[in-house]
Amino acid sequence: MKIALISPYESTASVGVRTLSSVLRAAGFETKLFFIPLPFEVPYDEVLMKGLSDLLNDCQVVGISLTSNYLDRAVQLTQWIRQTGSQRILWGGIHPTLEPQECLEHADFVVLGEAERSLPALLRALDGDPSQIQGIGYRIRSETGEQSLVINSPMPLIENLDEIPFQDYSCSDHYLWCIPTLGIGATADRNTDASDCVAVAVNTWQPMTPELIHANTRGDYLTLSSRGCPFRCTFCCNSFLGDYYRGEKWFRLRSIDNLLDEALFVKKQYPWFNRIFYDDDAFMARPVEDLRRFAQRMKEEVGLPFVVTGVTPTNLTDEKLEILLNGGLQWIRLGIQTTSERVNRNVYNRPTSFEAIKRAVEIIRKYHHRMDRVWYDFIIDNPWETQEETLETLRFMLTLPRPFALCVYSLTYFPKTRIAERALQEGILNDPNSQVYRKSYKNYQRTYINNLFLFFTLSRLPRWVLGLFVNRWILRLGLHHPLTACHTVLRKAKSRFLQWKYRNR
Ligand code: B12
Ligand code: SF4
Repeated sequence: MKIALISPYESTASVGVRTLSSVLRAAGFETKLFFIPLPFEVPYDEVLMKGLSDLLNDCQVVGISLTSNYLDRAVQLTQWIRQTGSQRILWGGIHPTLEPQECLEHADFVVLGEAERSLPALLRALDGDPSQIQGIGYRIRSETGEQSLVINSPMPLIENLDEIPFQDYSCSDHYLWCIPTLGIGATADRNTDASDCVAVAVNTWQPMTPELIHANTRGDYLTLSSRGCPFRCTFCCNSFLGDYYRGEKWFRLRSIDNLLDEALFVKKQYPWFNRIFYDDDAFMARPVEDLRRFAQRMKEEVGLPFVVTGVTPTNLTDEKLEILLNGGLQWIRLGIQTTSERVNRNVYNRPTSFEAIKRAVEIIRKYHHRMDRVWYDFIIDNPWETQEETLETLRFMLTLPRPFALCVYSLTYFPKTRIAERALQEGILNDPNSQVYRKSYKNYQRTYINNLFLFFTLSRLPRWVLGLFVNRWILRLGLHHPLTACHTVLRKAKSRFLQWKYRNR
């Protein structure tokens, strides 16, 4: 049986889809992978869809992976496949896990949670009785023709993560929808330059090649060294998943040997990757001794640099950072979200004091010269945060060691998260389509304070000048608008000057 797996994400990294492909191939199934690295807001055109249905001809089953933002795209693909083919359609990923009923309005089956065990079992029983397969949902029709939905109990979690095969980067029977901005997406931390460009016909389906992967990922091999998270922040899906897998150990670590085997495998088999990107929920939550062994062996046996994203202020220590830097760590991403202790504790359920944030930044300051740059996560548009609390966060940003990069997220009420439940109860969330599914996290409210987050990130002005924009006295004088106007005028003048300079070169 041949199963198509479609990854609609901007990043072709797609750990879930690639892992499932390895699992299915090892279990004797054939797989065909499709990557469509378009932003979720962009509807698929006819050329893409027609090309896809031609390529799907030899597949009996189509599996679509989706996060909540990709619901519209998954619906579009499903409707098209139903019109043009006869394949069974399965949906999996975080969104079907959170909202299986909603997804079953479109898909024949959904897989909830980790699919390494449920998916092969489901494929084997596709024409039989699925009632005993844990971790799936489906529709049944009664004798009177009435439809009802069945959601089976969760599949127990994989205790030993080392059992999971490495991701399928073979490129064999993998296809990519080539877009003009192929290099955009992925970890997007470096600017595209000519060396990243690949000569390829755009708006066509092309067999995947190492060059195309490189153009999209910039040579970053994305992986996770753990599954789950010890925390339950209210805006994060872990606040639901911890409950879904109640009674089980949700936060699990791969062994250091397994991480090293993967790094060595990647280095040998896929030499086009030049960095490993650990995009865990909580990489730094590992014990120090583990990190020491990991770093030592990364340096001695692998020699590839790496990046760690899942860092919370509470689990960053001087010792851990130094150990990892000695092993080849290039940069980290620290989740601050807000400097307000009240918001962190009472609204986000993050056990992070302001002292812990300050301490984490002090540690970073000490090692800043040894990192390419440090990324910080912040959340804006929080209706439970006061303006003064947001301003405090901005003032704190001015103290961050430069250069830094920011990921500023507009608070989004992803389904089933605790914060979404609260927003629903309080009438703040009333249209999930516009407020969640079709909302980009970059789509923040254009307020003076929000604009400052962006301005502070991009601006090279001295700190004391930036400080004026958030100075209590100036703000009290109601000078927001003159300051904004002043900034706009300066920006326009700069762009005119650059245009003039370019013309006279
Ligand atoms: C890597 C990552 C990214 C990467 C790449 C994303 C990618 N798709 O490859 C980047 C940096 C681009 C990214 C961006 C964003 N991300 Co992100 N990201 C992750 C992260 C950390 C890891 C994903 C992963 O690879 N997991 C490991 C694999 C093995 O798990 P998995 O993907 O869930 O797949 C398993 C199952 O779901 C299932 N499955 C998956 N696909 C399929 C398909 C079929 C057919 C079947 C049967 C089963 C199946 O089987 C897999 C194996 O068990 C997750 C958190 C997490 N730990 O999962 C967040 C997560 C997916 N991201 C999230 C969010 C919100 C975002 C952003 C909006 C930014 C933000 N606020 O964080 C953006 C925009 C993304 C978008 N518009 O969809 C949320 C999604 C919430 C939601 N309801 O949709 C998550 C869950 C974080 C969270 N804990 O809340 N992200
Ligand atoms: S620490 Fe990060 S991954 Fe863990 S629950 Fe909080 S936001 Fe989610």
